[in-house]
Amino acid sequence: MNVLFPALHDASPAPALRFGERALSYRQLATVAVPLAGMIGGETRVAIWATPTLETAVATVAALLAGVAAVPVNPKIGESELAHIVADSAPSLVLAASGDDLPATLAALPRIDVAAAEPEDGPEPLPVPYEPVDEAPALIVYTSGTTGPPKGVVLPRRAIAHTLDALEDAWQWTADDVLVHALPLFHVHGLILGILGPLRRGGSVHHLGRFSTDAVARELSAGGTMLFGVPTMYHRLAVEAGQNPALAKALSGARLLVSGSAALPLTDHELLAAACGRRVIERYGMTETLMNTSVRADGPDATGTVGVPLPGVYARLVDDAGQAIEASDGETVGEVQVRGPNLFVEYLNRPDATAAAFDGGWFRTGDMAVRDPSGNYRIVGRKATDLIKSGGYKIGAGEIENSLLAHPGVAEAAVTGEPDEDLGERIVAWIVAETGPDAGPPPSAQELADHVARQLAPHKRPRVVHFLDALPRNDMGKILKRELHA
Ligand code: MCA
Ligand code: AMP
Repeated sequence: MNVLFPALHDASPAPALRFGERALSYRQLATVAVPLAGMIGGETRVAIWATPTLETAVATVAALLAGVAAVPVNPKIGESELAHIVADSAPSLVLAASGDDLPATLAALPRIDVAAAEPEDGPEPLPVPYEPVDEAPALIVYTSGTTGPPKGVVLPRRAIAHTLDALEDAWQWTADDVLVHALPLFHVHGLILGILGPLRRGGSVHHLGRFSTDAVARELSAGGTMLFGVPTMYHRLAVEAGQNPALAKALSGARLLVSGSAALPLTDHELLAAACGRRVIERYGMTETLMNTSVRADGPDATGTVGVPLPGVYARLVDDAGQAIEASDGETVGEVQVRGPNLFVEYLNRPDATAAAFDGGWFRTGDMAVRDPSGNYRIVGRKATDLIKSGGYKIGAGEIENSLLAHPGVAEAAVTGEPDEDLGERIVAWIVAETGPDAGPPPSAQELADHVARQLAPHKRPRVVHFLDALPRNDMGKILKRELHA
């Protein structure tokens, strides 16, 4: 397995990456990534300013070739979240596209500008270096928990290679596929599946820069064979395809439409099927586990489920008493636990959290599911109500509450996730404003949303803010979030 990207070693003129008008063949990618790998070789960890650009893909490939762990950073990240990630992961330098303005915390690090332009008749690429061992940390991806700041998930090369090869099998993913997507490049879905996936297959990816239904229609009509997206994107495509024959035709021509990161509601499955006669395939994964299950491209219709465990992955359902559930009756609900070569190594600097995440060798996903007689898993909910999935992003209620409480106009704060047709769930904040003698006028909803966007990230901002005189609490003083929902 040692070679992650065989096509890079061949330095073929086949297309590898395209972002808008800018593209690199495998040969060109080797020509820019190998010298960059040489420059960063020996560092323990680098940060990547993960804009949705060619430079992010080149920087990630270079880090993988060099065997240097890379931390992709959301380019819209807020101040306190960035300070946490930089302090926790301690990168020795940052890779960014030349000309990109970096926030102060990253600008303080040594910087290497990533070059991502090379003519096809440029110099012969240098030989691709010897690649490091499979267990070496490859990427550190930050993910939210119920409380506290995000944790760094240490992903080894072994897990990346395994998950991408399991998807090759489940989706008959080949070098002939042209993947289309518009996912952000600082999470597993967009970066590992959406960029490293095509590169491992020797195929290509067309990244749209930003999501729009028009761009999806254009790229699928221009030779795209696969589309990856989160449910919010498929919801928008489903609604639009009903009135837009060009989009419906483009979708119907794709070989495979794949949704993940959150549940795709049946209504959207049905809207899409009605508009373009196509089924969307769902797969189920997590930052810590990469991909666990998928509906197979060559299998029977399993709409409404996330399919069967991928090759090499073991999955089980466990009841409240910690006993494995043997039933495959489509009714008995248990927590999904998984083990296999797709799993992460640890949470960076958090041995306590790492230990708590495992039940023996099994990783506790926190997702609740049933298994049907065909072995398909159907996710029905989540153990923790304090985890919100909005637009496919996992967001902890606790981190938003802490951010809101840091605003001088806020005395008390609670955050909940409410059902949302577009985002799956929307973040709702319940606020008691500061009223002391020194308190200024109460903050507006917009001000609080902007505050969270500035401190954490724009996708973590509350979409709705309710102001209350007091939060409902039990005798112990614990906030009764269920009453807030009511
Ligand atoms: C609005 N904006 C603001 C503010 N208000 N910015 C700062 N402060 C404010 N107060 C800006 C936003 O930055 C954004 O800017 C624009 O307004 C609209 O943003 P928003 O409303 O948040 O969302 P959207 O643009 O409608 O995005 C929907 C989306 C997005 C495209 C579906 O949510 C998305 O990309 N989701 C993907 C999530 C994902 O990849 N998850 C994978 C993790 P601008 O317009 O400039 O952007 S899960 C995973 O990896 C596991 C393994 C798995 O299973 O896949
Ligand atoms: P993240 O931690 O951002 O990687 O998100 C992982 C979580 O996303 C999982 O634990 C699930 O709750 C959810 N998820 C991912 N894919 C699916 C899917 N196809 N259906 C339902 N939930 C999903």
